Amino acid sequence: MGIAYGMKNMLQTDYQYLLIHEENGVLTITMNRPEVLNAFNEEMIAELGDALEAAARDEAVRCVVLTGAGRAFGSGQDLGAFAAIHASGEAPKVSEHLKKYHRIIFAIHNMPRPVIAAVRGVAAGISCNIALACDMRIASDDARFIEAFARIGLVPDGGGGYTLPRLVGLGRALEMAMLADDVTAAEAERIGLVNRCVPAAQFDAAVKAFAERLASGPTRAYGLMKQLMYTSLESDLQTSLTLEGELQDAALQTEDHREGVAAFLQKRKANYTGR
Ligand code: LHQ
Repeated sequence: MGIAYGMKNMLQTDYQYLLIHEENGVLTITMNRPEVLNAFNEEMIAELGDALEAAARDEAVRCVVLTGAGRAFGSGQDLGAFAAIHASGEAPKVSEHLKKYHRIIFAIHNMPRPVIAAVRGVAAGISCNIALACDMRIASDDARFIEAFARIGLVPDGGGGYTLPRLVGLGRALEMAMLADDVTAAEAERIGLVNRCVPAAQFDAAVKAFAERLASGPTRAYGLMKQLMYTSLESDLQTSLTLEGELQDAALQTEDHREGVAAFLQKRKANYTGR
């Protein structure tokens, strides 16, 4: 596949380990190493960082979906590839290696529009935690979430120590980290780890409908909402209320705000353009 060019920015689609599909404002990034359940090798880590940063620059993209090819979302670090790097004697400290993943997490966090993880099958290790770093998660009912780190004597990385207690509370977070048991999709929905769980047969349609609904919303307000909520996790009430005012000043300047009010007054559905 060659390089396709988006309306405003170049949209690269010729990745080695990612599939890229854009439709109706939804950019779907599919991690594509199904033979190892989409385990991360060096190239896929770098490509995912590149693709997310490119999506953030492309205003035609109004929602990003991150998913996996084949029967899994992802199985975490490719343990074979990691062992091979170590065996070569040139391995960086793991903390240096993790910085390559941190780029992915920051790209999701800073993306000024929604990022959805669409999880089918297993999401283990750092793949699980990258799903948790996304703004929202849809799971197929065959999904399972595994904080696999304890199984190999490691601590959760990929931001799991940050996202897990915030999503499910400290007690459940520690249980998931320490026992490293499979958490089924139904259980994940019950404890708030995923936004919704849908039957496998309806998964693709449900993801598409959810993502397209977000992609036709007031995109700039969505970006401001991310900023407001992520900042409030770290700040006191006064700081959050001050930021709320600043962000509402910005939201009020958008075309979508004007369109939303006009649509209400004219008793019609709003046609948001993302501007
Ligand atoms: C894999 C992998 C995999 C390579 C399945 N690598 N091939 C950060 C920094 C530094 C160091 C280490 O790690 C990290 C972050 C992390 O992510 S740590 C956690 C790493 N991930 C794991 O420990 C999970 C390892 N995988 C598994 O436990 C199982 O494969 C799960 C539970 C994910 C799925 O089990 P099954 O559905 O039974 O599938 P399978 O085990 O048969 O896997 C299918 C194939 O995929 C198989 O290859 P084969 O040639 O036999 O068909 C696996 O070897 C391969 N694969 N995960 N991470």
